[in-house]
Amino acid sequence: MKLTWFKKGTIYQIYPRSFNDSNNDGIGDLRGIIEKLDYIQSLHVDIIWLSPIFSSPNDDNGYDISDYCAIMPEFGSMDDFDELLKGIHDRGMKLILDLVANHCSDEHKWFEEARKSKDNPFRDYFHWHKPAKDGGPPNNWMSFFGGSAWELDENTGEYYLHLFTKKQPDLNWENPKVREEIYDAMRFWLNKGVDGFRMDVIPLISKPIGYPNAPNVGFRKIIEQVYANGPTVHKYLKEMTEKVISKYDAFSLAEGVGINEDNAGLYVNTDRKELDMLYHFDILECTIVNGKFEEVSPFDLVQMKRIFKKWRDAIHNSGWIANAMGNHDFARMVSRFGNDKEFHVESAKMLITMLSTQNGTLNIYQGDEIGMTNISLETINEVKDVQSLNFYNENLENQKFSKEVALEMINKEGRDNARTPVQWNDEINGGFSIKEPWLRVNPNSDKINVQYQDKDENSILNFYRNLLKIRKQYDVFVFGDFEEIEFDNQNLYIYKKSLAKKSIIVALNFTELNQEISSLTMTEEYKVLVNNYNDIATKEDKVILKPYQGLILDVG
Ligand code: TEU
Ligand code: CA
Repeated sequence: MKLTWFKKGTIYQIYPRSFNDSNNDGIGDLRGIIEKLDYIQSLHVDIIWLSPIFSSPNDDNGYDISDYCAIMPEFGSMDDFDELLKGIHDRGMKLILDLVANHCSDEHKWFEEARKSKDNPFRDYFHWHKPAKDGGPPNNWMSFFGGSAWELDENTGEYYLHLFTKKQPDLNWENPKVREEIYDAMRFWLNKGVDGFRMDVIPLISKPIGYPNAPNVGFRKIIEQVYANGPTVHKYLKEMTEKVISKYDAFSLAEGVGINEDNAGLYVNTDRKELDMLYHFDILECTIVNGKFEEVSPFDLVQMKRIFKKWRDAIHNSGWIANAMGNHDFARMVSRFGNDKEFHVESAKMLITMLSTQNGTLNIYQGDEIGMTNISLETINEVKDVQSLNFYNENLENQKFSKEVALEMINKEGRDNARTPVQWNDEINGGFSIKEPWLRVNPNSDKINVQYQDKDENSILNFYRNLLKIRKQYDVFVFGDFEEIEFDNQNLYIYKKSLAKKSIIVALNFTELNQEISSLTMTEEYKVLVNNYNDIATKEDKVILKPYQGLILDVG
């Protein structure tokens, strides 16, 4: 039987470039992670997900791979990797790597060959198409990072498809050789002992036949309807699992881009033997209407409850999901969903209280355990993320927004927010590196850092540690049946979870004001498991939650 240890586990995502720089060249590296393994273990996390560590020209920071079986020299050597893996396993944790299999780098030898001529043996590793009648791209598809998804290759006079940057050509999964190449790369790492993969944009690997034009329905819908969930995706995922993953004690976590609650089961229902779990975008994008840097909607708590509910209903133990409120692609969780100023500590703690009691595997992102916040970059020269830069440059041409507004939007939504170096202490560059880092450290590292929080028993860091430890002891956090209380309440999120004879009540205040909970009377039998304040106020026995207060009560 397939092991399910990952269900109760907590995944800790590391973005290696920004984690810790061991040799002071301004870039995080594998030895930097090795130095911090005891720290990571102290969080009580179970699985480490490493963003890509493979050779790459870094057009998209490693999500453009030029050699799937080599370590990026900036990050270290294969010996470093082996030592890292051993260090993780010695501490009872698991490691999953980031498999970027929808596309590779244009500097990968496959693409360098493919673009040489139309009859090159590697030509069919990619999607090529002759120009439209007017010489333009073959269809109206847009790249995730702006502009056409097709790039003309002057040498052979044909366009190639790139759903991301033009340095990330999409691989042609219809070609069995491509699939075998990817499977071989997976085996290479699994044979070394890695415990699985996070699968980058995996729903995109199969393209609709004939490359039809996309309808005019907004980018998110286009992803769902056109780019993702193509005709052969499930055939290939089954094949991948059968031929590779199932031969090891390993699991797969899909980046569920373009997946919705109706088709999610096709990817992760256990009996289908495809993928083990996915994280969807509905929470991560709940304030993003069609796409980044377009219309934004205000945060709406009831909508968020609805999203969690619809996913619970859709997946109810037939399959599995992971829950995340942040990663390397989104602005910081506390800045988006909490209050990173007056209630920084309270709201960071409340949010993790909520996330850790949702059904599913908990997925946290480096730095969130100390409540790292968004950064405000002062000039466009400080911006490093290719998605933000493409948006800025496109905007220079079409002048939709002024330069100032464009930079403001980048500071609000851009991916660099999540990628600033981890703040280890109050020293230069937050202790990340002595040399100027590749991306500026957040100036609040003099206040928000691991060193201070480690010593402070009331810190966000120690709250995470305690919560994650308790979560391991209470199956009801993860598997309990969920009962909503005051579902339509816009200020409070309250729910009861029950499993066998154990029940908990979770009560969370999403506002900056005191909130009375009319439906919750404190009794002496209730045991307080988690509280981000020192006490619980009551009025005539009714609980009054303080700003961003979050509680977990063991109610028997
Ligand atoms: O992300 C896929 C993806 O959908 C993102 O482009 C996301 O929509 C965007 O960042 C949110 O604004 C994955 C990786 O996580 C991302 O870092 C890569 O850039 C991308 O794939 C291409 O590999
Ligand atoms: Ca380094």
